[in-house]
Amino acid sequence: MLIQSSKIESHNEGLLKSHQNKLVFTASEIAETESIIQKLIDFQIAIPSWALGTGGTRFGRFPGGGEPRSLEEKIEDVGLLHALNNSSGAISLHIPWDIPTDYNAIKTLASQHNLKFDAVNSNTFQNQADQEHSYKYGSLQNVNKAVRKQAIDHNIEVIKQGIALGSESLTVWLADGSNFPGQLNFRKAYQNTLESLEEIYAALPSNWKLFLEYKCAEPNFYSTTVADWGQSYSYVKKLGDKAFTLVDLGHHLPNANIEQIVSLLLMEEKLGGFHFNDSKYGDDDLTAGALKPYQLFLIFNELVEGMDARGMNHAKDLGWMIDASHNVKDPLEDLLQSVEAIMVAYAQALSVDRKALEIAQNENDVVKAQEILQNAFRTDVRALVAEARLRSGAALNPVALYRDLAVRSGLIAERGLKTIATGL
Ligand code: RM4
Ligand code: MN
Ligand code: MN
Repeated sequence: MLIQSSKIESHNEGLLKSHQNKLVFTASEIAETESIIQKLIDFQIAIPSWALGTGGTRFGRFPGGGEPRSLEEKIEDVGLLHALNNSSGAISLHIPWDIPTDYNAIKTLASQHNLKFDAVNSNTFQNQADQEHSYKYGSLQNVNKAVRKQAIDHNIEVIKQGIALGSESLTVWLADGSNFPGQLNFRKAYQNTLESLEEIYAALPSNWKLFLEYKCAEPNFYSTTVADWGQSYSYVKKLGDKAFTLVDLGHHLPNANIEQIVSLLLMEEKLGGFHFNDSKYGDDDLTAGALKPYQLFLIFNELVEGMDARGMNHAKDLGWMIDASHNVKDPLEDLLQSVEAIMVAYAQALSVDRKALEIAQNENDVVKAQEILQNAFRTDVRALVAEARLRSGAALNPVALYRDLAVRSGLIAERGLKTIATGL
C-alpha cells in the first residue's frame, strides 16, 4: 500500500491556515526557529522491524489484523510511516526474525521507500529450530564453550547480513544472567562474555560500530550479565573505539537518572545509541513520551548539550531508534505517536536558552535554571515539528491522515485479518 503525495497535499491544504497561525505564534516565542526546523528535517528515527505487529505479554496477544507477513511487508509499513512523517527513514532488522533472501531486491525496495538499514540486531535469547546448543543458561556468558561459539558465530553471521544490506552497526542485547543466587560465578560470566564480545568485535568492518545494550532484569531476575550502564561501559571500554553503550529507556531500575547517565556516557565518548520507549515499571515498551514527557525532554536536553560540546552531528553521530511493543494500539499509529514525541522533545531541547542556563548554573541560581528548562518544556513546539514535515513533503498531522485514509483497513484487505508478524 502506498500513500499518494496528492493525498498528503490535500490533507495539508485543509490544515494550512491553522498551522500557519500556530507557527507565527511559536516563532514569536522561540529564537532561531529556522535552524531548529532544519535540524528537525534532518533528524531520522529508525523503526524496529519487530514492532510492526501487535506485541503481547506472556498472558496473551490480541492482533489487530493486516500485520506484515514478510520482510518486504515490514519495509512497506515503515515506508508508510516515512511517507506520513518523513522522520522514519530507516529500519532496524532483528536476525533471524528477518532474514533477507534476495538482498538486492530488499535493498531496492527499501530505497524506493527512501529507507536505509539501521543497526542489525542479533538474537541469542531464543533457541532457533535448527540450532545445536540451547541458550537456556546464557549465550556469550555460557559455561560451555560450544554454546559460546555458536552465539559468537551467529553474531558474525548477522554482521555479514548487515554488510550485504548496507547497515553500519550491530546491536547486541543479551538475555544472559541468572535466576538464582549461586547459579553463576559473576566474574567468570563477565570474562566469558568479554572474550566472546572480543571475537565478535574482531569481525566488525572498520566503518562499523558495536552497540552493547544493558538491561537490569528480565528474562533473568537475579542477575544480568550486562545489567547497567557501568557494566556496559566496562565492556565497551575494553573492546575498543568502535564499541559503544546503547541506552534503552526501559532498561533501568525505577527512578534511575537516565539524563545523567546519558550525559556522562557522551562525555566519555561511549554513548552509541538509543532505544526510545516509555515505561512505568520495567521494560514496558510503551509509546515514547506517553508517561514521562518531561524525562524525555531532560534526556534530549543533555543529548543536545553534550553533542554540541563535542561538535557532533545530531542526526548522524548517534544511533536513534524506537524499541516498543504495542498491546492495545495499532502498531503503526503507536509508532507515529512515538516519533512525534521524540521530535517534540528534541525541538524543545533545541530551544533551551543555553547561554542563560550556563550563567544560572555558574551563579548557583537554581530557581532561574528551573525556569529556563521548564519554559522550554512548556512552550508548544508542535508547529515547528509540523513545519519540518510540511517542508519535506510529509503530513501536517500524520495520525489524522493515517485514519482518514483508513490505512489499517486497507492493510487488512490486502493481507488479511489473521496475519502474524515475526517479532516479540
Ligand atoms: C529486549 C531489548 C532488545 C530487543 C529485544 C527484543 O528487551 O530491548 O533491544 O532486541 O528486547
Ligand atoms: Mn532495546
Ligand atoms: Mn527492552
